[in-house]
Amino acid sequence: MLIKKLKGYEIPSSEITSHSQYLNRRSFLKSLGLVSAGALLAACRPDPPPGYLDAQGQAAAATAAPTALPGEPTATAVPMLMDELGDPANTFEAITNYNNYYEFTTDKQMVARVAEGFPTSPWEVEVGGLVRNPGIYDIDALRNDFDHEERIYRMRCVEGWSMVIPWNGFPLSKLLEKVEPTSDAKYVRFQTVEDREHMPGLSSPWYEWPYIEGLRMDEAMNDLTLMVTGMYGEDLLPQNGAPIRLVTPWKYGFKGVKSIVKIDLVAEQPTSLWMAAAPNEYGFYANVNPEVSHPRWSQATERRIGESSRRPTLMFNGYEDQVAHLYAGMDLRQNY
Ligand SMILES: Nc1nc2c(c(=O)[nH]1)N[C@H]1C(S)=C(S)[C@@H](COP(=O)(O)O)O[C@H]1N2
Ligand SMILES: [Mo]
Repeated sequence: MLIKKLKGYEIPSSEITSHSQYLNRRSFLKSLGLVSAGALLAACRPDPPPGYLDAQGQAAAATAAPTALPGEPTATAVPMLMDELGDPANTFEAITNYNNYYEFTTDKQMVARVAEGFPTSPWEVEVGGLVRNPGIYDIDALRNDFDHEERIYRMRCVEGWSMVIPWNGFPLSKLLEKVEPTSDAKYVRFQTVEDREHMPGLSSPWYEWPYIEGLRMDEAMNDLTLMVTGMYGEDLLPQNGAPIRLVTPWKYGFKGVKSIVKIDLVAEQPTSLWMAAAPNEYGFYANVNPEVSHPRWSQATERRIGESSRRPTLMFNGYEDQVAHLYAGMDLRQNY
């Protein structure tokens, strides 16, 4: 039997659904008893990751477990959620309790608590700059007017740890197509909210707030580049960047700017918060590269959260086929 193995970020076109359809399907599966409430809410499960059943998982089960009779429960009927390399997704618990979000606190295990109750509604994202159709997008419009997909991506933090995360989002390219960048637009600049009332970390004098990040236009238009509003099929929690954040899985995690309020198309390369803080340590590109060390540590290996030993870090975090062409002819040591 020929089984086309989908890459983690690929979804069969028949499975592309709106966010609400996706959630409806989940409650439908739940009502059939195919998934326990506990399996859907991974927080209830210990490691290893839960037998989280999603649209993809169900399709995989249908093809991967031909020996099971209809309705017969088997161990393989509820496959683990995993990336295209076969590594399991981290638990909801891990993804929501080990975070970097310096506007709240630099203590990864405390972000969830400090960010609890952070108001993310109402929320608007202003999209402008060098575009023909500038606009202010309400978060509900972003959630409902763009078809959401599930993408199971690896996330590699520049500090040397990593996770596998099932995000829900839509390609940034879909939003950029709507605002119609002019030919002068060469980069996209993203800005995090600056909420002094709820973000105690903003009083830190070490950083130039607000948190800024940027992408070159072709990076922004790449299919891997996602605007994320959910995780494990639920709306994002504040610690993960609610209500909307960027995810670029071939770059170090810090490129994934959280709680975005402003997106501008610009002519010049933006200076990110990290470039401003330590230009010799953090460049604009920040592509995952095991051969280019951070000035203070090697990037050759990483610790997958939930594992005890280190594993090799992959070039472009394992997404070389999708993005290497973007950097053809560029010196990746100079453009770190
Ligand atoms: N606004 C903002 N965005 C941010 C950060 C931050 O401190 N502030 N930290 C970055 C870093 S270093 C990483 S590794 C990821 C972590 O995302 P996660 O907590 O959802 O896993 O968010 C990135 N986005
Ligand atoms: Mo990071």
